[in-house]
Amino acid sequence: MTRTDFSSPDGLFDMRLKQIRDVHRELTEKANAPAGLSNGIFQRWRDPVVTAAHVPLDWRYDFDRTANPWLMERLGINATFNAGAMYRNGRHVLVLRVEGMDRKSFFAFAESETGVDGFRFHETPVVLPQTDDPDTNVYDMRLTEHEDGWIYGLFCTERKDHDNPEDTSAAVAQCGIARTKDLVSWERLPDLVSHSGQQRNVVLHPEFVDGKYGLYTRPQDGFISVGAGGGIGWGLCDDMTKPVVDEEVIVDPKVYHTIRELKNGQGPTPLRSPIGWLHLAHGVRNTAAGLRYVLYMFVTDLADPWRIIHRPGGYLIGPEGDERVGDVSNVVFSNGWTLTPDGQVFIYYASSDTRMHVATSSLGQLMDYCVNTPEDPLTSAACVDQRIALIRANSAIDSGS
Ligand code: M1P
Repeated sequence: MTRTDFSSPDGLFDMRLKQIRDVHRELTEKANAPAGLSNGIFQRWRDPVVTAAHVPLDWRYDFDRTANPWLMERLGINATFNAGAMYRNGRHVLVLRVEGMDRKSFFAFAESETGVDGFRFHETPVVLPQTDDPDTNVYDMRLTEHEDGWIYGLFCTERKDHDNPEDTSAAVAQCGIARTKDLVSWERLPDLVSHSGQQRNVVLHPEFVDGKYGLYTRPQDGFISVGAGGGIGWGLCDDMTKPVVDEEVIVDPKVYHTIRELKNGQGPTPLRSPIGWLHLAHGVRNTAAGLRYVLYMFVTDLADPWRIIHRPGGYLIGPEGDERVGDVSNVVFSNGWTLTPDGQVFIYYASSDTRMHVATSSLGQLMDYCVNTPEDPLTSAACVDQRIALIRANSAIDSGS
């Protein structure tokens, strides 16, 4: 054998080809099922809906038997997570953050009829046009079908912090913006200009507010830390082709000893409901084992979508079981949900920056949850009072159990 002899044993290529195809088919055709008992608010589903292993084989393998006699994976995928979502033409559409083994993320669409299984990728990843200052990395797209007729994708664009050339981890996060009518060809718009040092988790409100575009923001001083201020902000912008937010007000601040003590961020585009705009967000606290990300909800006024009118206490979804472990453990994160015409809500969430899951609910259930779940009373003593009030109320009821 010479050093340049890359040949493989006879029959290996065909054997591997069959194995790889069989395993992929079995995975992508596997029917999902509800996992355990619902808590009455939502139903978790047993299997992740999209993982790295779901990514099409021809995105990863070179199927040329001469060039790749061992049938190696040439461009591996590390993770599929943090997907934006929309309901379109009777299908649940995800725009996934797909991360290659080289750590770079890109966007890819996958669609399903059921919303809980059978997600199929579009033929190729999204080709995102660049601005004059090319992105190093892009991730976490939120899709908003705006009443102006465009589908906007707002995402994080990350570049090296050139003010810190010695620090190879120093980066700057800003809000990148692109728009499309067909999910295929994208028009890149300038990055959002705001008076904050950095931005992540920026989301476009789907309706005009006082004739302007409304944006939920998340101003931050540093790349990881939000710094002294922090919280979910709100600002208005006249024109998405020259996107500037002059004034940002914090509408949902971080708060000591809550699930959003360290930082928080708007999740998907809010859903219009009879009681107000339903919001899903992530809250982050620090622990001895690192940051813990959970999902929580709040409701804002229909006319003044920055004004919070219902704030159920605690988290809606926290990492459970296998969800707790991955590239960034103890994280659940959502930037996409879908609402079907008959009022079903599919909450797409990623676990530990690794894979995508779904939890199903309905507009009615989520409205009830938001209106009737008590607020966080902020102290242990007040929490005990709250729980005793529930126990006493229950003791007066004959539940028939
Ligand atoms: O690793 C957890 C999440 O961290 C960031 O979110 P945030 O800016 O709110 O802390 C993002 O990088 C997100 O993609 C990631 O899931």
